[in-house]
Amino acid sequence: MPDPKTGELRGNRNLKRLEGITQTKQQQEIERGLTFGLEAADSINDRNISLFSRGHQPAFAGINTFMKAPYCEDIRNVGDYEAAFVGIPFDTGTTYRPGARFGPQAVRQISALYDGYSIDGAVDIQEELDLCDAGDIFVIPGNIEKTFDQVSKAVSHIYTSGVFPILMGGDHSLGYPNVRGIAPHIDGNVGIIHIDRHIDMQEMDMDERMHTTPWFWTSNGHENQKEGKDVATSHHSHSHMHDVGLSNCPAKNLVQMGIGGWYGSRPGSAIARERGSSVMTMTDIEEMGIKKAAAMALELAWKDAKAVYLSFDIDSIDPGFAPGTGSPEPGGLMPREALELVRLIAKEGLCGMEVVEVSPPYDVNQNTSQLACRIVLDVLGVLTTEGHLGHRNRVRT
Ligand SMILES: [Mn+2]
Repeated sequence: MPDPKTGELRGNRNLKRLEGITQTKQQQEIERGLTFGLEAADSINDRNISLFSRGHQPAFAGINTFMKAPYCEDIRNVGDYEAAFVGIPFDTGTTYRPGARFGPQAVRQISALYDGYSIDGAVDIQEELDLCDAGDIFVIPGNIEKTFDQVSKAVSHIYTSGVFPILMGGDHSLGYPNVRGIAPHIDGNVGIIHIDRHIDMQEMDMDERMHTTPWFWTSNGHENQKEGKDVATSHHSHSHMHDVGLSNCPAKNLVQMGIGGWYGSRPGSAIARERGSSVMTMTDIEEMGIKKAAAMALELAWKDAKAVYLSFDIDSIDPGFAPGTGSPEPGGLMPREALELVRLIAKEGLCGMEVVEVSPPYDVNQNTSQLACRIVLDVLGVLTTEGHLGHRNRVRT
């Protein structure tokens, strides 16, 4: 909105704010490019261009990490960074279309388009945030439980190194092991804001913990059991299953947004009803509007909680915009609504985030993977401008 006093547009105000940010990393990248990539041919007038592409440009060239951020190959050193993109290329938990195992690579590929500088967000992620690409977790295709153990251990390593985890799936079964990697390290309750067309809260699906089950397990804590609601009974017969869920992610702090459509919700609905998660349908959101819906979600998720985790299923966006997904359901969020929603949620801070269900084999023109990338960028931008992440004060002149 234009400033009520001066009439100056937000864009122009933001340009001024951005002017005060150093361009150190830009310069470092150019120097590194010239050292590693050698000097360009004589006819090239711009001597910042190297012979071999070693930085952001050209966006279509080079070896892609997320945002062409440094690849943290030695994961023992991940603590040198403030945020890490972590690929989890696992789709054994899908029950309809597979393909989400290719999600992390597709998001990395389209992310090369972005340089991290946003006028609308008044933020320069390249300068203000030390981001790395931690590569992918070694998943075990075909074995959900062993993959869960790998994922929780890996996410735990990232989180306990003091690094903000950006977890890129993979299918939504990962919601559980992702949170299991973070919540045990938080001294207090963890709220979960779950944006999805599907409720994903049943105990088992086809006898396994599939992508329809993550929130059953996060909220299957002692609280429910103490109240005599030990609904997790069937797992006792699974010799390979050794845990009963988390104790500090109560359903009262679980907010499920964008729920709707015509399949997959029957078994999960019973659990949501019993445990009392907050279920905001797409119609609820439409009637309230994004701002009010976000405010309500934040209030519920943060109530007596120490931290909030964001789980974003790309199928919450209408498949007209995000067709590349495992279980499409028409009538979801518009891209602009989804981006506004996550920006509002990020304002209060997050302990971690995941984007799941990007299935590139069903994508068109990289639309879906680009939206997944934007969800991450918009969240990172707000976390940075709000001071929850990054080092904004260090780079202001
Ligand atoms: Mn879904």
